[in-house]
Amino acid sequence: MVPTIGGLCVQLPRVPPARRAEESRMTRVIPAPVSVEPDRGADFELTAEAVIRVGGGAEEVGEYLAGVLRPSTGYALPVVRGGGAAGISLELGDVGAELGAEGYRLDVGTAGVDLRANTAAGLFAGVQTLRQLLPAEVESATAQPGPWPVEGGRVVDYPRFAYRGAMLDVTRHFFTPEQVKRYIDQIALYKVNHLHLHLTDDQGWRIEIERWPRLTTHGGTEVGDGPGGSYTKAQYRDLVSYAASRHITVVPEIDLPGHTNAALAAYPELNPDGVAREPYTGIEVGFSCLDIDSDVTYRFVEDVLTEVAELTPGPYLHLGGDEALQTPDADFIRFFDRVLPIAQATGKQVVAWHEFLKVESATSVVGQYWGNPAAPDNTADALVRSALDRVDKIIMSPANKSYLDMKYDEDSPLGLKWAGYVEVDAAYDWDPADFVDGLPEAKVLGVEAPLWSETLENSDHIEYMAFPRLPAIAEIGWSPRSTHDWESFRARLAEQAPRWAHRGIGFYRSPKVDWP
Ligand code: TNX
Repeated sequence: MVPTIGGLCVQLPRVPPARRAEESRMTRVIPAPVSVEPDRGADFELTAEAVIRVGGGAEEVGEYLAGVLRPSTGYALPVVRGGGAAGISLELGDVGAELGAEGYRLDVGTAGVDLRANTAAGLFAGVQTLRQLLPAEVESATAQPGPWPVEGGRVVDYPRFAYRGAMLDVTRHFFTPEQVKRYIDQIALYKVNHLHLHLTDDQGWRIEIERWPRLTTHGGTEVGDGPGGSYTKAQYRDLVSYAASRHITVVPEIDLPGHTNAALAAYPELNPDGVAREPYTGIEVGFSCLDIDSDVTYRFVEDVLTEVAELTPGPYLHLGGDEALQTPDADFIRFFDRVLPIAQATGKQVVAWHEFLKVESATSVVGQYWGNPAAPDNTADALVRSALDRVDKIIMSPANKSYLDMKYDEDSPLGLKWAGYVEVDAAYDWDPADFVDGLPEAKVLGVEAPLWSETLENSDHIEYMAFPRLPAIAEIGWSPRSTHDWESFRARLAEQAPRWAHRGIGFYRSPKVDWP
């Protein structure tokens, strides 16, 4: 219809077929892709007749995608081999070595969506991008009216770092398998590919060990007077396979030799004086330690690490090593000189917090940096530098940036503040490759966002602390440095909010972001 003003006919400028690139959801994806070419002339619309076409090896991702899209669209979306109907096609191969093991190429044209990758992990990453190209209502668990346009163009994408992790502390407060799965689904949205489970600490032992059953029957308390709990081996295996179905590798942590009060309470023979400790339900750290001089300790460690390694298809076994404040350095080193060969005999690669790097016999290990450079007593940077020729790689979890349990500001009802307040702009404002002087990018395996649970009791608490900071850390781990831009990120974050709302994620409405 031609508009009229005061009875005169006005000719409006012709609307170009492709709207401005900035209007495309393709430029708003979190984490920011390597390359994006929006083409709004090529929007596709997902309709009731659409199918999900899968080539060999793509079936599982295809079923996952169907599971994402069916509840909100209400469409049947059958997953089919071959066939000509319009829809979304997932294919392995044909994308070039530069996309690596997790990259993908996503083409959206009027005839359909074509997603290709070298691996199923790459397809899975591409699916996370695809859901962000659809309207936010796609994240709803109930049928929505639609329509379901997928914005047109091409995305070519692959991660900057191999390791993008989230850590969940299931010890200070116990989280059920259902709660952990909920978090797995949330971190998968942002292409996080490792879930580090902090399974043992002073307050609770969370994983069944057949040769030491009292760990879970007597060591399953938690902070405060909550019931605590633990995972049977069957439950744990199920968690690991659920994570694997989201292309997430579980990294189990058995924290040694400190943070062990739950074990010391369950077994008197692990204590130097042979007397069981009282269960602990407070939030102090650094008071417990295994008996460094007793052979029983090493038998215990061997049994535990062997059983945990058997439950672990992934490559890593995390030995903790943090805050052993009761253990003199010489004892700490003597302990790990004995434990390291035991751990390495399981065939897993050892990961440990940065304190562990003082053990000079440790080679080919992965260190996890949790330093806070703002602290006057920060020794982490020097420790990392001193161990660089021995360690394989470093995972970066700076406390003043990536700790999701730090309060956002002085009004935060949850969280701790020993590393300062961490607003979402601070969580976003750092680079793993220049954070520790002398630690080159080639030595950085990736990033991890730990979520310690001293103050967190349920999924609402987890989500309030993780959103919006988890997507910030995920982008730092995935996206090229060249895309890093706070103004862009804060605008893109705002657009995630309706998606979180549809998923029932109650996030922190940071004043740094103009939420809708
Ligand atoms: C330090 S970070 C710890 C944890 C606490 C956390 C609280 C690290 C390796 N150890 O035991 O839960 O601070 O923020």
